[in-house]
Amino acid sequence: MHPAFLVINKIVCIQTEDLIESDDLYGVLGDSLLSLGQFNDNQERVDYPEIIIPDGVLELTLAEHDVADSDDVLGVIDLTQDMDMDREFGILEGRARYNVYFFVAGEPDEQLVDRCPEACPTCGGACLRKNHDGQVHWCGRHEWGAN
Ligand SMILES: [Ca+2]
Ligand SMILES: [Ca+2]
Ligand SMILES: [Zn+2]
Ligand SMILES: [Zn+2]
Repeated sequence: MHPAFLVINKIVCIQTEDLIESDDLYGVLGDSLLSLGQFNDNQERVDYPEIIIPDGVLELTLAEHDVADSDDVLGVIDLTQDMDMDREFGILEGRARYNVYFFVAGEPDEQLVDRCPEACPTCGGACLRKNHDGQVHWCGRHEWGAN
């Protein structure tokens, strides 16, 4: 069994990492970057597509983008833990207080899965959108074309 798909149901920001501005959250999934949106205190987001976990990727790093200094790593989620059940990951890093509600679907190691073969024309990243007949391709940061 290995982690195959990631469903982020909700991200709740209780308190931002940045003191003045809103946070720019993103995820790192192997070579892929996922834009997770901007957050202010007491804000939540639910509008995430279902995500294909690239082969061999076993963890998701959550980070916050800064322009003036280096980005802040807020936490690392082990995707191999508790697959196929609802999970909650709490962030307590510096000022940052978040709850991430998600689900990792596992699949047997021998199973071959249909993965979208498209690569992003902007960054070259793999298409990560699961089940997207008729919807645009999505690399985690950019959208293009229609399937
Ligand atoms: Ca920051
Ligand atoms: Ca920032
Ligand atoms: Zn891209
Ligand atoms: Zn695609």
